[in-house]
Amino acid sequence: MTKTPVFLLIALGLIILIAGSYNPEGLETAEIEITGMYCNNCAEEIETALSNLKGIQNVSVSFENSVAEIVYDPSTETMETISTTITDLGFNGGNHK
Ligand SMILES: [Cu+2]
Repeated sequence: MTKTPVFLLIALGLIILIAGSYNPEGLETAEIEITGMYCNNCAEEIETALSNLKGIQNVSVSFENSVAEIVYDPSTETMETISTTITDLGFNGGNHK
């Protein structure tokens, strides 16, 4: 009887470990070309704005490559919202703020 709870704890621990490293399905990766960035601060500005969106899991904006790499949940966030967020900041060919 005393061994049963220990076994259950180990099994539960394993389940939590597996669940923790589980990458939920439905996440999508997108690369968005961004024009209008003049320095690394521009990239950081976009990165901060995008990471504040609910459905964004990961975002990395490269000033050098003029590209944003985004991992997002398409059921929570649409590409339209993502690109609007970028254009609202004045990028995608817009003016540098
Ligand atoms: Cu800048």
